[in-house]
Amino acid sequence: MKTALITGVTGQDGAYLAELLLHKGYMVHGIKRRSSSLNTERIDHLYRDLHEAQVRFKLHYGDLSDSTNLIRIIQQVQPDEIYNLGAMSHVKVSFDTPEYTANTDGIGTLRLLEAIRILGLEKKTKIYQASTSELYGLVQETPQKETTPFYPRSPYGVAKLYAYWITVNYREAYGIFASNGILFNHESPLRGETFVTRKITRAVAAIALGLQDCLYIGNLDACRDWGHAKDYVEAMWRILQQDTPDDYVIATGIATSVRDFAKMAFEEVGISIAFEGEGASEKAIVIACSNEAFQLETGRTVISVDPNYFRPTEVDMLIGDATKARNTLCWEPCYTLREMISEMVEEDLKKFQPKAIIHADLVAD
Ligand code: NDP
Ligand code: GDR
Repeated sequence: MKTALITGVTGQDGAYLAELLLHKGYMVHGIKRRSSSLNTERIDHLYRDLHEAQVRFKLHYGDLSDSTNLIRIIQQVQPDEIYNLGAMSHVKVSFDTPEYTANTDGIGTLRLLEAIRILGLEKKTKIYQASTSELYGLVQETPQKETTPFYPRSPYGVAKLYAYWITVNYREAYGIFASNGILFNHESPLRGETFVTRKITRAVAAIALGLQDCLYIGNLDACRDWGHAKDYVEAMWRILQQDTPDDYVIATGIATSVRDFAKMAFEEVGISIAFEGEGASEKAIVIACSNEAFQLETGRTVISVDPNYFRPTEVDMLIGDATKARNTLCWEPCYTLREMISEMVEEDLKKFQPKAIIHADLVAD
């Protein structure tokens, strides 16, 4: 039985990866941070539903800023594979917490690599580094592939640039099986609520159910290559199953604007919207509602731009070329964007439905 250690196990990707590795028969260890309220919602089902998994899934308190803690856990666990998914992963927030972001996302990766060296695990332990399309930032070539030059545009992107190169350096200097997955944006019903896709699908559900009036949002022109997190954790695993370590772009090859994503999400509940105005005064109004369950009058504003969500330096457009992953890893995304949006809206409707019933009762009173 192989043993894996996942940092960031309580996050979107950590949850899907833990599930995938348990299905593959791994013993899975995860590092979670101590928090004042429970933060294991995404992985709780792995304890409750899979009896067998109880003995194959263990959590350890830890933090990427604490090297003694990381060394101790790795010494105990003796992992065959480490997946370094832990990070302060919000690009906009990284402008507010640049030093913390550098420490966790940049030096945190170094701490793991050093732990492998200190413990003499160079020949045993493979490590996957969660690199990102944010490395391309101000893009130098379209679509972006493994050889495209990097130009990060945020403290997050710069911290991840350090992590990318220290991973390459430890591979070359010490012969560690250390690989980067340069993953483009990937989403799911488990996506954090403050990333734009989930913010939109939650708002669509809440607006349709009469729980929210309007969605306030930032740059509608930004374009991203959005895939599904389930497809992307499969790529992570495949990257570590190769004979030699290497770096791979993982992407769908299709870019969509935030504006079009929002249109598609509203279409899922039978609401057609149209955008009017420009820049900070742009808004979206309802032009038709074909679902009788949702009473939205035409002409009503459902999206407004709020410049507070603009970033000091923006990444305008990302689109990936995953030819190398297709050829070497035999990896292809299974989900279409439409399927993913549909799943996300459906799950958010389910989450809000009980609240909508209570809300309706209160209105009736
Ligand atoms: P999430 O934000 O959902 O999860 C991040 C995880 O990291 C959480 O478990 C979080 O814990 C943990 N974490 C944060 N800070 C620390 C710390 N100091 N020490 C230990 N753990 C910490 O991110 P995703 O699952 O979406 O992404 C996974 C990784 O992939 C991240 O490194 C991200 O930067 C990278 N990435 C993500 C992409 C995407 O589109 N999703 C694309 C490319 C790269 P807690 O739950 O307590 O907050
Ligand atoms: P990103 O994802 O920055 O690409 O980083 P995010 O969903 O935050 O933003 C995507 C684009 O949408 C624009 N945008 C908004 N973004 C947020 N969060 N909130 C808004 O209201 C809003 N309005 C418009 C943004 O300006 C941006 O252009 C994600 C993270 O998962 C990173 O960890 C990961 O490395 C990259 O994807 C690939």
